Amino acid sequence: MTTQTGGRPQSLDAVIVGAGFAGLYQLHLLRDRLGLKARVLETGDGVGGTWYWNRYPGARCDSESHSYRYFFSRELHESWDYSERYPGQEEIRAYLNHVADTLALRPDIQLSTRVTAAAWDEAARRWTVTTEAGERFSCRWLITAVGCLSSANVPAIPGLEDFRGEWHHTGRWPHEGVDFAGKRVGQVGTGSTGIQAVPVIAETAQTLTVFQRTANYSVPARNGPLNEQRKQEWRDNFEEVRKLVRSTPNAHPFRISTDKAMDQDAETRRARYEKAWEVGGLRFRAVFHDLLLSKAANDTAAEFLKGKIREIVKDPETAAVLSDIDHPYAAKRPPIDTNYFDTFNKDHVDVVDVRADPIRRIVPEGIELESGKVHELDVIVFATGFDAMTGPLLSIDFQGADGRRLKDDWAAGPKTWVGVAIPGYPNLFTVTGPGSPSVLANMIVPIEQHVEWIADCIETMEREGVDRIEATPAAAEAWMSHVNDAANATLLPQAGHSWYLGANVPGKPRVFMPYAGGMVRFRQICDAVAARGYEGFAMGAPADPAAPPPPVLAELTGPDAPPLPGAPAGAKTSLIEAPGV
Ligand code: NA7
Repeated sequence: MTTQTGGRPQSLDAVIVGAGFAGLYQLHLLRDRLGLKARVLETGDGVGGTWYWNRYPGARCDSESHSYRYFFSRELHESWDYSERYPGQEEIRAYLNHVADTLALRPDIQLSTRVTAAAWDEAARRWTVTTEAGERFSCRWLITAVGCLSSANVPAIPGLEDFRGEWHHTGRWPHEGVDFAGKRVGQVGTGSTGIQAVPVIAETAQTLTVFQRTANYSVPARNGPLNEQRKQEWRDNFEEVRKLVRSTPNAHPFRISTDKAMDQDAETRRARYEKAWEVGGLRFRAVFHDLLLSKAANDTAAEFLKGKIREIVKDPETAAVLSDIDHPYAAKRPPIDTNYFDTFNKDHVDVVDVRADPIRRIVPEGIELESGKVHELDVIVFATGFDAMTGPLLSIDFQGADGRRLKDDWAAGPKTWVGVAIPGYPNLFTVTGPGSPSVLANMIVPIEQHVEWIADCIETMEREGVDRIEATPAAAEAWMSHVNDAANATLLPQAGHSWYLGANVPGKPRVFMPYAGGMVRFRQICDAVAARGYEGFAMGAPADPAAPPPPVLAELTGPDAPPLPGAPAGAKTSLIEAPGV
């Protein structure tokens, strides 16, 4: 491979940043369908994206394995079986390696290559992409497939550099693993990651102290090995499973009930919650239609789940700390677990309420709280999440038309048109960018939809000889206002400390970033944008700052919006039920 650190940059048709689910499929479409000269640039030394980096103990997907896979190819679908109800990190990474090999993608993936900057050259109508090593690439189309949760958030707690032990962030876990045997371990953070890690770390650590700032709900995942009959059923029903995940608002392979919690009597409600607790997983969220729409409805689920914590955790003081939850159920990303609460019944596992007694600093021996108490530790695990959605994009210095910079344009929050394009940044596409359903859905479905939409758009531009496409400012303004309205129609903004809002990163603007209007509506809008000749975009010339907002948005989201396509007829009930483990 030629390396150009000076002189002329290497010329390509398209550069794709990131070799996770999005980047691999984008490469396949641009190279194998459109015949473009495309290359993926990837920081890691292997493919996998999120699943390359997140190797912490217990790392596992919350989506069920028959839905967490590509749906664009029947052959790929039939060539791979996951072994458990939820795929584990190693297995997903193996799957993505299998995809890279099957589609012969590796020759066009450049590993160990961090993109640091990208600048638009208006005269040439090309992007110049620069890497950390000083390589430069020139391309007509630039696609970010950088993931929503790839910028690790290590909190700026003073004194970390003085800590005598070792520390790790879950999203940058050492490939050789971490040996906890005989060690006093402290874990900061109780989000989805922390809740997965605690039971596994506790298996070998001498002691485990969990520093909890915000207590969290969790529902048992009920993971286990899949039985052969279930695997066969999914192999045989590719089309049905695909239709199913594309028909639900969160792109999961189960429907949300049309019943409202408050229409049931207390006994019926409780029985429904009990059943969902037994079935396990994110399906709990689908028990009633109004759980994220009505606070009264949500309170019934919240009380049920808090009651479960108090039932499971034997020590009343520990149970009180773990169940003192301050936000509606599922207003933050709802974790699912394997033995999380039960782990606190072990004598060597404890929780410390750092809302009541915050972390003051890290000292050489461990973590010191405001009260002066020091927890002595050998290892600190930061399960402290990510600078979500905007973080990975802003880690690249994007310089758009007229020298504008993305970090300035997004100083008050991100602005995209349908999550995929940014005014002022022509020919740049963001797979699952801010304003797309992304993290509110089973990620694979929005990723495939974006990647296909982007490929179709580039194909159209190439066919029609259009060398420049740019979202209009009015389209992005209108979209972000709609994203905000969609969130405000739910209880989601009521979790004031959630990363959906950017609230977990000090100084980050508080803007609800993912689109809460549902994947089905989103697809309908994106399809209409394309069908109407890429409404909300300027083609062939810079976007007019005075262009009016695209009518498509008001038509598809206003009071006279057409109904959403219904669920596919005839989906087999057995495919929708919880899988056989
Ligand atoms: P999350 O969901 O952002 O959770 C991070 C946790 O770390 C959460 O409990 C935070 O408390 C806590 N945290 C963050 N900073 C601090 C400091 N400074 N002190 C104490 N506690 C802190 O990240 P995850 O990795 O668990 O999950 C991210 C997504 O990955 C997940 O939703 C899935 O989609 C996959 P807070 O709640 O902010 O008070």
